[in-house]
Amino acid sequence: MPEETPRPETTDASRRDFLKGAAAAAVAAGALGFPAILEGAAPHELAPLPWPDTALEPVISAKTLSFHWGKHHRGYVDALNGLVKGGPLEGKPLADVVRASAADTASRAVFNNAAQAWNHDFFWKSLRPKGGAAPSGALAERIEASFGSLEGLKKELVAAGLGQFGSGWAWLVADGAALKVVKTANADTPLTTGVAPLLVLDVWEHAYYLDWQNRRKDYLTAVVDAYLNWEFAASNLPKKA
Ligand code: MN3
Repeated sequence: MPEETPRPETTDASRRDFLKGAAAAAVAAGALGFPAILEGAAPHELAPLPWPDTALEPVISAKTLSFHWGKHHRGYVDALNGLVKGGPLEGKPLADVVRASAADTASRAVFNNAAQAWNHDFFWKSLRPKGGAAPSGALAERIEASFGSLEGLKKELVAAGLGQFGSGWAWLVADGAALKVVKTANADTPLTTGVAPLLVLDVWEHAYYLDWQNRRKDYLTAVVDAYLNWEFAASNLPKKA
């Protein structure tokens, strides 16, 4: 076998032509007054992870991510698309689906899958490879005011994650001017409670069991120590508190 197999020149070009054709067909359909299927009712999509799947090793392995993102998260997105198809929530932004279904006990399956899809999107963004910047500016000031120090906040996050019996989430939220640590069970999310989520930790067993088995505290401590994305937290701070 030659060392380098040249890529067939036609592959990318034909894909481009196909995409151009599909886009043209969509425009044509719109112009003809067909329902804008490609716009209005676009299914929810599984966003790619914001870093390579080995970026958080050894704390969160590529193997864990292959299941957690590739199977669990994808499963919530796929289930949600099936559940909302043809109904009034089809094509609505994910956060709107979470809020709309939260109040309606008949929509529990929609809420569970929508909230899990939203929570996981938020979780991946809450993480970043080791070595990033510590909290600064307004976020650092508010952490100090609410928890005494960054160490104080980290301790509360670990305690909340450890204290969540069974499956759930541990969150840093902004409640007015104050920052708080809260925990939620199963798919529940502070998105529906009027506070602003800043960061989240997944404490479902599927988040850590392959890497840490039953040692939830060690998983939480390792993540909280060095893998939290404080820039993402700062970007979620409400402008006026
Ligand atoms: Mn999870």
